[in-house]
Amino acid sequence: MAQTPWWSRSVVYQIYPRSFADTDGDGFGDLRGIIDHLDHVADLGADVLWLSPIYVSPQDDNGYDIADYEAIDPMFGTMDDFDELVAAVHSRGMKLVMDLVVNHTSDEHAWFTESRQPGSDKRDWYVWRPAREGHEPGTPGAEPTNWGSFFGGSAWAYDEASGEYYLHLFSRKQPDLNWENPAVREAVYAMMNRWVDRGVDGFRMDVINLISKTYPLADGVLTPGDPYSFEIERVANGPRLIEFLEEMNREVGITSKQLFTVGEMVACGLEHAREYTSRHHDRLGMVFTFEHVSVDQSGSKLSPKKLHLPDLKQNLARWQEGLADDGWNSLYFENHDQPRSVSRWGDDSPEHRVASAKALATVLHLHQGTPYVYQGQEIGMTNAGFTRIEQYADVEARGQFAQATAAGVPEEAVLAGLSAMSRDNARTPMPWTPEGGFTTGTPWLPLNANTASINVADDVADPDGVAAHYKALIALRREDVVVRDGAFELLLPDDETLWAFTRTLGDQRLLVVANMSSHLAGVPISALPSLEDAELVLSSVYPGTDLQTLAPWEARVYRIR
Ligand code: TEU
Repeated sequence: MAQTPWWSRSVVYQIYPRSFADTDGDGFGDLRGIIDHLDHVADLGADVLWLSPIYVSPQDDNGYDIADYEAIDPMFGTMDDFDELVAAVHSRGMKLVMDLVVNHTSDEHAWFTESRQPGSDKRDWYVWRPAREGHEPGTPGAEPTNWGSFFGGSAWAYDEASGEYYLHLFSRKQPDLNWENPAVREAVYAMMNRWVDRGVDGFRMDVINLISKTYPLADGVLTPGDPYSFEIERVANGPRLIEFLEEMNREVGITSKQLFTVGEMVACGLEHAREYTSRHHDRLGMVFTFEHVSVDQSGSKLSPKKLHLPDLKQNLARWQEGLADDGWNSLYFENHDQPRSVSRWGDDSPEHRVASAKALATVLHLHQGTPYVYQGQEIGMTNAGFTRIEQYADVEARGQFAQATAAGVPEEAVLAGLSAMSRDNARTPMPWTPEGGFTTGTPWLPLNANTASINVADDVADPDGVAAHYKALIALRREDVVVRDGAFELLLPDDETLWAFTRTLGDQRLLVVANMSSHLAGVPISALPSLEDAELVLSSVYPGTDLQTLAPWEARVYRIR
């Protein structure tokens, strides 16, 4: 693989289409809405657009349950709209990346409806198993293994028609494909090739390290207190994953066509990432790890804990060092599955929201790797502030709420966990104007209550707004090769307030120092490289007068000698 492929110089903007912009008044975002707002993305300086799924789907998991990989769901528009979008993206010199969800399909996919017919030649396209020995099929405890689903409940669903169970690591409407079957792999690669032929420049690959599972499928050791603990090492990073990734790369021409790939990987450690993104093999370009977005959780996302800054910055540093000589980092704090970082790790109070959003952006974008901006992150959107389970639309939130409360966890504790960590926090519609501007109809999920004060129009018009800072950070990445290629070194690793690091390329050095708190912070100048002759390249708030103190959420980037 080329040493510096094009996507190592890119900045990706992720769109969650159903919440981006609605042009037909049905309350759901659509492709026309994306086309109409492409300049907003281009003006930021992002050059890759990643779309969450827009294929035909019953929307049980908001499109991550695909019923036809080769047709656009009418709620988003038509294939003509898609072709127009591709042309509009390319005419701006941008690339289009689609979401590839092939660990599972929808249970309404033709493949599955055929597979569930006993004796069909598609039976082996999914993971079917008889009831546990000695148990009556369909009775409690008869599930083939004791595994839990990510979305609560058992990972097995009983199918009356055939008297067997099928595996679904996510919702029961998302049956896992059987990747051991070469016919499944061939069908997936052929589909990918048709999208590439249509102008798609690459893929974000949903939970791609689950496609190789460890056989035989067997019971695991349950996590105490979690009736359906998810036995992750039995289904993630399995023995044939590298083989499948290399086969996909070959069959789709990922390296030969320099296609963009990022593999979303639960339970993906640094060593896995080095293997999967090695520049000496033709596998994936980069991966999304969940390590850093788990440092403020006590085991489960429903048990959030206060961020201990050294945990976050040391984790990112470990990945910077670990992928410095091989592989490549993706850099993200937000996506459609994560809460809003300004509420989670910043301070979303009116006094500090903008500054903390800019500080978080500064530290992330000055790391080495490919940065991802999730829709709304560029204007400092906050969590939704939901307080009742009825407000949540997410299949994961509802499933985990049902499982936790059934297991005796107090409702208010579960709701507190959801309020902090639920995926719906990231899925409230884009507020284009103080009045909303997302739809003329009823939005599928309410806009944030703070839309009048936090919206694209007002933020983009503000030269000191969050979007202006993202634009400056992205421009800096384009102009300064140290941002892309400089070696990373974390400074003050145990400091619980300051996030400081250098990037070094030859005799060029950048120093980043940020106050990640809502109070004034003293700077231990003696512990930092000399700032003599330092040039202040970028600051997230009005540059402080002296170097000994940083204002709340003040982040500075210096060029140093
Ligand atoms: O997510 C995989 C995944 O594990 C996360 O959703 C996880 O459950 C948690 O929410 C992270 O905190 C991918 C997609 O991004 C997600 O939207 C889908 O629901 C899921 O796969 C199934 O396709």
